[in-house]
Amino acid sequence: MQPDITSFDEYQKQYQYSVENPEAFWAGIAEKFTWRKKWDEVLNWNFREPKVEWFKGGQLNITENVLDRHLEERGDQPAIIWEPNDPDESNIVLSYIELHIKVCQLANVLLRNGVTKGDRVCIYLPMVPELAIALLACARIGAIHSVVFGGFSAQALADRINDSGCKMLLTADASYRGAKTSPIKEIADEALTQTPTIEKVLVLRRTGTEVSMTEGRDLWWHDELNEVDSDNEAVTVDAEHPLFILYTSGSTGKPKGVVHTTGGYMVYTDYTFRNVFQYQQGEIYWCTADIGWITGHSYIVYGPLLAGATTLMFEGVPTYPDAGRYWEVIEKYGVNIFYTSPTAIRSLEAFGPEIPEKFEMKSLRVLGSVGEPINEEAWHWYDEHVGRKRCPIVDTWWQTENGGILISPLAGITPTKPGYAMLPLPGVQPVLVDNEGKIIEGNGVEGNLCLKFPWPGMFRTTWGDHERCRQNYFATYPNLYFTGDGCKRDKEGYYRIMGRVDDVINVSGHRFGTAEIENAIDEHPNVIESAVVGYPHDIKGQAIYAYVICEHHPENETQLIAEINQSVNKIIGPIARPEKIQVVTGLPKTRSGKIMRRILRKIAEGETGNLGDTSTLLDPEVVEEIKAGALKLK
Ligand code: 6R9
Repeated sequence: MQPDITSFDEYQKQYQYSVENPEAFWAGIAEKFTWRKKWDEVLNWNFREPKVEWFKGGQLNITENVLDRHLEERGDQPAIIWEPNDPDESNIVLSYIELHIKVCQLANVLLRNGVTKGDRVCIYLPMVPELAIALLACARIGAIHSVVFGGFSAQALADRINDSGCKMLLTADASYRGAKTSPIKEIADEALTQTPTIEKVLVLRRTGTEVSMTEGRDLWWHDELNEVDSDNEAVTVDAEHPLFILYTSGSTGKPKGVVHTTGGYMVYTDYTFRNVFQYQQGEIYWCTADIGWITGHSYIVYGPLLAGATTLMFEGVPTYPDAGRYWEVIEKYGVNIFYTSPTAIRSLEAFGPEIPEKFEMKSLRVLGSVGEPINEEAWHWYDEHVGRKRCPIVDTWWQTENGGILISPLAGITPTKPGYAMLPLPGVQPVLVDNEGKIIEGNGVEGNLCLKFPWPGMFRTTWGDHERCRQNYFATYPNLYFTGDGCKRDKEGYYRIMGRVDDVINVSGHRFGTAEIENAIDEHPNVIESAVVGYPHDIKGQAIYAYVICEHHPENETQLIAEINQSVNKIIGPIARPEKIQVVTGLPKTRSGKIMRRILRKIAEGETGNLGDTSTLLDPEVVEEIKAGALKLK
């Protein structure tokens, strides 16, 4: 399946058309899919409630579009190529025919265990083919999948299972990541002590690690597969039937379950995949994300498979067994399109250009970046040492809530500029607003990035709490979806994302709310209050700096810091651990009791000279003490 847009001129025409006739534009694209019943209405929306419905009245099954639809034309073509953590272990290649069989079998296992349409299924698995199969098996029977990233703790897993009341959990004995093995069944078991809604647990054998199996609840994946056949008729769902829930952090304490529905998400991920990457039939496409994040959902599983592409899935990490692993995999399979994160690029850059230069990587045609702003230096390094200046870089900006890419160049079509996501895709209407919510017109301007019109892939609500969805995203600026990002539109009208303007910290492309981390830190018995800010980090983009007030001065500060880290590990997971923790006796607060994070951010950045106006502070003295303490930490 080819891209729709093949020239810049065509992009401009399509863009114009999509803004003037959004319904006709998206209906034209949606027609190319297999629908069991066509929609009655293309779009029904308002951003007040908010309410967004696409292709209402339409009925379909997304896996029929991912799998069945391709069988005749490309049944023998590889759908998924899986590269294991250990390069000496054999890889797995699944053709569309084989993937179809595996999805049908697992769908039958789910049905056999009492999962039906609308039930929630939690998936806590490493990056193995069964993970992709699990998503699709849920979708096949209309169950709603909720994938939890394997790096989250037992507590975080339990919270997510309970928030959406999952009935079944799919997990594995343990997982391999680089030189480490992580006992994920053990973590799951700990979570399962507090998840009353889980009836069955399906356990995949990956490492052979011994695990405890609870009679009547835990089932081995391979045993269950022996009990089913591979015939499975996909169930029919409405276009607006929820496809999945994915938890993400916002400015408030608790992660939110972002809900995506079926029809619009299908149309949007397929369209954006084909056009942004300019995917050509037969090419090998590799996205290095984990399926535990939205990038993996949309651009390892759904987008590429809807488009009939060959998608590569990698179990390991970029530096195992050495820092040449990515380049080796690119050569091994002749990867044509490579999509990764700025953090991965920066971490590999640290090993020097000699490493990628040992590999020719002649197959590469397009490079992509996602998850965080890419600094110019990393952009140039990627361009020179990986793409050898032959490959356009698509810097794709979007969010979990968006479902798919919103602002990005189209590879080889849109001009590119380091650090710029460039232009909105057809159907996407970004606006910049000032702090009062007034739309800033013209070019050469900067503001808060909002979207003023819906696109098919956008989320519909947050699970179980629509009011929270309204409050978080649609209440800051009336009738606009607020992204939480700051953005510049340069003189030529190109967009550059400047990073978050809210209380969200983006560490290595992973989102954390300051309140979420503070809650975890405050669990320590000696901590009374804490404040967390992000500060620039050479590799991670941003890192976490925590200021903590103790009830009584710790005798051993090193031990206290280790315990606070433990607490964060336990409640969220090691990925959210602060890089720096400073014990303070007070925090800079306004007279109304609000923490002045602006000041804390400056101190964390090492910019103690110019703290701006501190006159509204309740206790200006405390700033001097924090400054002195921060210097000692360096
Ligand atoms: C897809 C994904 C979303 C936040 C987003 C923004 C940042 C993502 C970016 C980018 C600059 C890019 N972000 N892509 N910033 N340039 N190309 O990452 O979703 O995990 O929800 O994060 O990530 O700040 O608001 P998610």
